[in-house]
Amino acid sequence: MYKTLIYEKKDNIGILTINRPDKLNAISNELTSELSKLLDDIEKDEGLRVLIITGKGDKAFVAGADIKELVDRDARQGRKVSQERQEIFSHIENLQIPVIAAVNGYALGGGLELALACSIRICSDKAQFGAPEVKLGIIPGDGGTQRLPRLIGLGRAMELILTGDFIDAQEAFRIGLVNKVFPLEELMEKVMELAQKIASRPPLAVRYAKEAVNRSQEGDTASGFALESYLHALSCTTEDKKEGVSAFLEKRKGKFKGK
Ligand code: CO8
Repeated sequence: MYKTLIYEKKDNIGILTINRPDKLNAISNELTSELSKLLDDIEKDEGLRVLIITGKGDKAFVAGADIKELVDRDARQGRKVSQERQEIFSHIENLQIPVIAAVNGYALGGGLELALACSIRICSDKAQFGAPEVKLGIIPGDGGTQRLPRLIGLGRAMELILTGDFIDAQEAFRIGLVNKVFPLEELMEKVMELAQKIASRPPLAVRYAKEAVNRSQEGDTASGFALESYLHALSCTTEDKKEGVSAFLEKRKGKFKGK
């Protein structure tokens, strides 16, 4: 039994729902450790053909890392948490079965990074995407600086990560961040159809194809992740991070000093 996740199976398709709707499904430490355990079980389930990941409610897929947990995060913790989450998201990316992100609403920060770790992204017309970390005085730490440019190109990724601006579903479709957009009410049905189609293909061919296609994206990912983690850790030490996080929690605009 999980507190922050719901996991169900429909025939040979797994549906993992991130379940903290009152916090817009933000990724807490508890959620991370539950996700890690669940992924280990999913990995062992030989009958499974496709995994779908979505968010509970109609507002958010995942609105990022839990900002409350950022308040006291220093460099040492920042590095540790970043490495743990990179590992979990890489586990998702490298699961033998394809993973489809059904992005029902906000996919921000760590939520965008979660969607990026999936094999395919399909979203609702209500979805919004963004990497707002910079507005909190930190940088992405769950693989986003490496995966986003690979998917949508360096310039577009740079703009999203440097501005922290959100984009809507149509823009996400236009730049190739998502494959398809559906009305929210139809999203799960359409994602299920895609999952069933893939599940009907020869499982080993699907598995090998996924591995080979993933391999095409590997440059020197390990050092990219290491760099991201160190820089994320460093961003946790700044005064601007303290101010950015407090400003969000106190519902005011942050004042940044570049320190
Ligand atoms: N963390 C914690 N709580 C959150 C988060 C979050 N990321 N997002 C929303 N919430 C909470 C709100 O605080 C609020 O709680 P409460 O009702 O107790 O006040 C509740 O969810 C509802 O949210 P809002 O009232 O803010 O809803 P709105 O519709 O007004 O706004 C937004 C929706 C625009 C999505 C807004 O909630 C928002 O901007 N959220 C934060 C988005 C964000 O900055 N995400 C990035 C977080 S940082 C991150 O992901 C870093 C990842 C890498 C670092 C980790 C490496 C280890």
